[in-house]
Amino acid sequence: MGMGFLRGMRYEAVRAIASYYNTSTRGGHMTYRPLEISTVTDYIRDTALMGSIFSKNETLVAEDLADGNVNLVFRVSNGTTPSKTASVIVKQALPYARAVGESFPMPLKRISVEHHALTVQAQYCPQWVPRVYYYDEEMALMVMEDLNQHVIMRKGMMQQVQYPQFARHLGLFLARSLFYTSDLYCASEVKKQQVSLRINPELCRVTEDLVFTHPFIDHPGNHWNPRLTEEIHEIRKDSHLLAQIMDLKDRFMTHAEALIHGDLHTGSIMLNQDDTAVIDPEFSFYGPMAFDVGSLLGNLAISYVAQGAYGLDTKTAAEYRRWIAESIRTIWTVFSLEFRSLWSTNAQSWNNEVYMDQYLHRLLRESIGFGGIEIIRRIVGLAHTVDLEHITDNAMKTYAEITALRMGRLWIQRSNQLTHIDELLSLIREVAL
Ligand code: SR1
Ligand code: MG
Repeated sequence: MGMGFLRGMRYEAVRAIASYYNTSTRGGHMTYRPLEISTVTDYIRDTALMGSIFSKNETLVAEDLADGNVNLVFRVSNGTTPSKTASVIVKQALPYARAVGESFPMPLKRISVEHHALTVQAQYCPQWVPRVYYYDEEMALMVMEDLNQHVIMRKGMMQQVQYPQFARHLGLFLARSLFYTSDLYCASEVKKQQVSLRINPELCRVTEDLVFTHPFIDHPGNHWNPRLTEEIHEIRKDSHLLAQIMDLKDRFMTHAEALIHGDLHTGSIMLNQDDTAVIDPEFSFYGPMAFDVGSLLGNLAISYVAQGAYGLDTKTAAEYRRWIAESIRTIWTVFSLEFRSLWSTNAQSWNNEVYMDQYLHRLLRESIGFGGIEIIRRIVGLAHTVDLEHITDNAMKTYAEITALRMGRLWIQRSNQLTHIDELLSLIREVAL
């Protein structure tokens, strides 16, 4: 994704960093090793999965599926389609971000962060997270359910596929995963202990830099379509806007509200017409609930804008945009109804309707602010999104990106005034004609 220019740090340096985090050595011997397509089947063969998922002596085959920014991903199965009857996904962390290279070190222990988050989410929302079959901390890997009947949502949206269950599922997933890990539900001491155990400083720092800081200053990791330069300079000159962004960054860094996913974009959702799975919570930590809601809404808005530049006929584009807008409304409506219901049933010591209303309004405002920042960073910062990047017509791409930048800026600016999700939908329609 245009991040190769950061490649080049010596591998020894990366190993030293991994070793510093104390996740790649045991008794002085290196046990961690990155798997390859030629070694992953042997790895699986040595696990108890032979005899549970797979039969003891069957032949295994591997495919390389990695296409995200960060990790190695393989599918291991007992044959190729149509003879395949069993398969798993092997997800392994590298000591750096895969799509950037060794110049972008990332700790191996992010797999343990992800494993923990999936375990907690499975407690409250088992139907919307992938099952973990096997976890190897030393190898920094998990073997997981193969969601081969699902697609990555961002890709499905680029084909204008509508997912009728998605918005309701995500509204419920957000409400339950966030409510049950917040102070509204948890015992005070337990929550504080969890906050301290689940700190994720290295990946939080990635978000602080890539989302909240670098896009708004000169930084070598940024890159953008040169035709956007004027618009970006306008954003960077707007002190009031920057102050709002800093306020939200402070919120991200200091508000340990609930165990959040931490990177809930449309590439972190796999789904089909009936089922939805939220994957990849390696950025998870106790942070502001609205960061998850806002990341999701911001990425839906990016797709909304991009639909106008795919060369679709007017009716198809308008119909798909209507579906995206309706999904945004449903996510928020289901989220807030479910959150209120959980609050009323489970939060006796917070029993106050006025405070509940205030709390939900604050979450809406913060979500829209975080969503606006997410939109801008995906155009200006290090990590872009394929929904905009794959637009081939230069003029259309520029138009879509300028529209998205304006959308992001307006979301941030208006976030403090909005009181109802319908006002956000009007804003989206006003900006993206
Ligand atoms: C090097 S990590 C870049 C981005 O990919 C992840 O999915 C996060 O969104 C992060 O900001
Ligand atoms: Mg990810």
